[in-house]
Amino acid sequence: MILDPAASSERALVDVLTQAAEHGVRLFQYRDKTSPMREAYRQAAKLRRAAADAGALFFVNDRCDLALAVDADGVHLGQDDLPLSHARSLLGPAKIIGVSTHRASQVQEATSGRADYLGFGPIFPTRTKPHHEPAVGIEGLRHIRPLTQLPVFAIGGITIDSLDALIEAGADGAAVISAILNAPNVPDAVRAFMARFP
Ligand code: TZP
Ligand code: MG
Repeated sequence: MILDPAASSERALVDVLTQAAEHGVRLFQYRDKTSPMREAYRQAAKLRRAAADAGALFFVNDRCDLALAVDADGVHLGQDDLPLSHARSLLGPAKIIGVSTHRASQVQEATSGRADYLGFGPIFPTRTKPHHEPAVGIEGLRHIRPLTQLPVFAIGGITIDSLDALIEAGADGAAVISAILNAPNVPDAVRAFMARFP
């Protein structure tokens, strides 16, 4: 689950994290494209503690400095962030590094650069990320699946209704913002998602 203050209606991210972890989410990413660094640091530190208390992994999106500052479990890099090799030098061998990919060449590059996992998408168009890359569809996922042995997390417009098809096309997991953050009931939404990942 990706925690993004810009996508959250009224809910405090730390409360959503705690609820979602209680119902089975094992991996959280803090994604904050707008807050000043001091505020992002305070929020990330709070979420980091809550994730550790819940026994879940905690990653920071984009920023290696923030990931190090809060001793996150890892960082998630987009194609415009620090190159993977530089992030690895900064974070060391023990941290988990994921890379966002949108096409076959990026999947191959991140795999040969020894990322720990990949995001792939956007599978569907989504309003959560303005100006996103073109949607790749479920067929896009099927096409890149044989190119990597790394875990692949499908992202972008994912709802409970698309999950079976994504798993059938080879997704190891799903990265979700709005379908959980803005669900009428967070525990119900998380339980529905997690039921597909026994
Ligand atoms: N990267 C590709 S799509 C996306 C990101 C961060 C947004 C995913 O949000 P949602 O609400 O699950 O579509
Ligand atoms: Mg990024």
